[in-house]
Amino acid sequence: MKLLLTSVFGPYAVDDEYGVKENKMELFHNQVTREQGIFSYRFNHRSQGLYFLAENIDVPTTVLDFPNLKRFTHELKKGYDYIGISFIIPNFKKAKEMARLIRQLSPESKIILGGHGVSIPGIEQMIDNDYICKGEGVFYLRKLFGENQDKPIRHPLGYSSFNRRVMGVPWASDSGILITGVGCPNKCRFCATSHFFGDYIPYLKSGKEIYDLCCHYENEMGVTDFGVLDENFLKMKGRALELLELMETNNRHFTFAIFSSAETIKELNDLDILVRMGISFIWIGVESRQEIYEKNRGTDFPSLISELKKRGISVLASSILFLEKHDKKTIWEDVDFVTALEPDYLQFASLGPIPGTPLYSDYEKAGKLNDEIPYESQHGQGEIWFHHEFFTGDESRDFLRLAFEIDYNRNGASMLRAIKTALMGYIYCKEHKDEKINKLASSFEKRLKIMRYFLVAATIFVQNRKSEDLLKEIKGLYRLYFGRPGIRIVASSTLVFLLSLKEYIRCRISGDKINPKTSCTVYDENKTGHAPAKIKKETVYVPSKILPDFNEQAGQ
Ligand code: B12
Ligand code: SF4
Repeated sequence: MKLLLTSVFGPYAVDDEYGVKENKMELFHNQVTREQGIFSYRFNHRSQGLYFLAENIDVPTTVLDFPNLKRFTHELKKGYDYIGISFIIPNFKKAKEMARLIRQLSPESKIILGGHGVSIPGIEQMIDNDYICKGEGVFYLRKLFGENQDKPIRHPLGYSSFNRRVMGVPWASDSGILITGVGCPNKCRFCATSHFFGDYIPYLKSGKEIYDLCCHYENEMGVTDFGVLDENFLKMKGRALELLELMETNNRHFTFAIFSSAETIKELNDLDILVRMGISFIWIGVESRQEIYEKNRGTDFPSLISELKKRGISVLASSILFLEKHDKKTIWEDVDFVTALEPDYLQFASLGPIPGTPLYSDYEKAGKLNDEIPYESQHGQGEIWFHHEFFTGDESRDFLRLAFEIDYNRNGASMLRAIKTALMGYIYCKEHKDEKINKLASSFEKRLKIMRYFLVAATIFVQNRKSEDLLKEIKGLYRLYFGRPGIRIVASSTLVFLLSLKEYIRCRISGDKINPKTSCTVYDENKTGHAPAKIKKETVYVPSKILPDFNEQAGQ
């Protein structure tokens, strides 16, 4: 028996019969630093869910990630018994076309649909299929293939992102991915993921499991920094504290970028715990001051965010626009509130009624949904797909863009904000009396050395007054704590400037699109333990520190 798991086909981020240009395969450049020009962070994420599924079933599986249609149809000729398509709502048309091609070119194959796109009401009749996985996938596939559902979870080893570039400078993939669980018990009214998975489903149940996996990453790949895919990592407080205890007892230090809600951070009572735990980045849903969700009730955000930054923890705050309480005046009060928090990164997203959420059922009942907006445009970074009392679709697109611009002008380039936060963290640890925290200064120092190379290019490409002020402040701190720049720093800074210039010209001439290259990973039946599965044939994702993945980039 053979299974093919595939993501939807490219090219992405183009207006064609299957998609729209706003659906970029990039997180920061599309949803966070999108108005920050050359300062915007560029990187891709592979479709982590598919590799996770492949690793956790015994059936020999091929994962086809980011195919184009030609590559996909070529793969169909290999005669798979089952073909699983993973898609989200904005990729509905792509999934539909892929199912049509399967029926035409590989009629014997059974089609399995999975991913957030299956929450579309009536999907059963809209896309040709034999099975639909609504929610969690590992246990679903194990059941479908008659495998033991209670087998331990095998966590694949992989990089968190690839094709990484900052100001045009390639940045080798050096962070691993940890998928500690899916879903979140908080079930906020608008939240697609928490309702999709029903409840929180932990894959790594204890701090020990996470710790062992981190050690394994370090031993196998030299990776000590991790992106954690878990909607609300600190919600399992005991697990997080156990991880900390093991790190400190065994004197192994790892760093983590996490998503966590304000209430779980406050529950720790002491933000220094986060520093000791190696948390370097937290994504917090600040949402709105006008519609307060349970997770944010009573949170003093100005103090929380500044205390986190003081400790060197970069904060990404996200905020929702076009809530019911927003009119053309109150919306700016929320934009003002969240930009005044001065997070290092700020994501604005429009309120999006997604099937399966209470928000969607309320809007459906009230007849507020706008059926004229096609699925590919229901992505949260363009126009709203419901009728708002005070905003038209076009207005919502413009207000959203303006909110990002306001943040950029008011707070400066996120890259510079993050450098300042890292400097704060260095100083905080260096001056701390607790030895456990004091010794962490060295981990900031390493990062800061590399970040310093970007200051010359940043000074040349600087786009607003706030960024200029930040640069002045940052340069002063560098001089104070690390001395004047030496020859090596000057040489590296020149190189960074040249690469930035090249990127600037590239974006001007051929646009700033980055499409990930197709990759095909074949897993055989010998998948064991935490080790990466044995790979039989072709693969693009060979973990390598020497050959950064950006070389793999290809326009499709
Ligand atoms: C990483 C990520 C991305 C990456 C995607 C990388 C890639 N290769 O696809 C980037 C940053 C590029 C991205 C972009 C976008 N994203 Co996104 N993204 C995520 C994020 C944060 C994590 C996804 C993930 O890996 N989860 C972990 C894995 C384990 O979970 P999973 O993928 O859901 O898979 C599980 C199950 O769903 C199931 N499953 C999945 N596929 C299949 C297939 C089969 C056959 C089976 C049986 C099971 C199965 O099994 C898995 C294990 O349980 C989620 C939010 C979240 N926390 O889930 C949003 C999310 C998926 N993204 C979303 C959106 C809207 C977008 C954008 C449109 C946003 C925008 N405006 O830019 C774009 C679209 C880009 C594009 N062209 O497609 C929405 C989807 C909403 C919906 N209901 O459809 C989500 C849920 C965020 C949200 N809360 O709104 N995204
Ligand atoms: S806390 Fe965050 S992840 Fe959890 S339900 Fe609310 S929005 Fe979703």
